[in-house]
Amino acid sequence: MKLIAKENVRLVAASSPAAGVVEVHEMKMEGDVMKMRALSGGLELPAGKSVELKPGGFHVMLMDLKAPLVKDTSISLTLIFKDSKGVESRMEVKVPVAMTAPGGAAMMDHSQHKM
Ligand SMILES: [Cu+2]
Repeated sequence: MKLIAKENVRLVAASSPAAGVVEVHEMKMEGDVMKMRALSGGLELPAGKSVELKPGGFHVMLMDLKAPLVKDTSISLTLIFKDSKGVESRMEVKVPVAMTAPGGAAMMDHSQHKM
């Protein structure tokens, strides 16, 4: 999923009816180990610049799933942004479920993480 903002905003949160908790995460190699952490300050989206959510980088993590995600279906996700003045805006997106090996999808079930 690629996000291009019209003005400088931050992706501060997300929610989905399919999951109890949705967080924006970052994955980084630290030495030989892939580390994942929640972005506490949100994800910066500079105006006009494409920021990609993808495996091994920034991703949206679904936790506390209400039901197992089914491949080839899609879930709806609400992305919550804040601009430089702190004004909140929301965007609804449909995200296809691509069940793959851990690390293989930008959208992952947290239980797949072995870390
Ligand atoms: Cu994650």
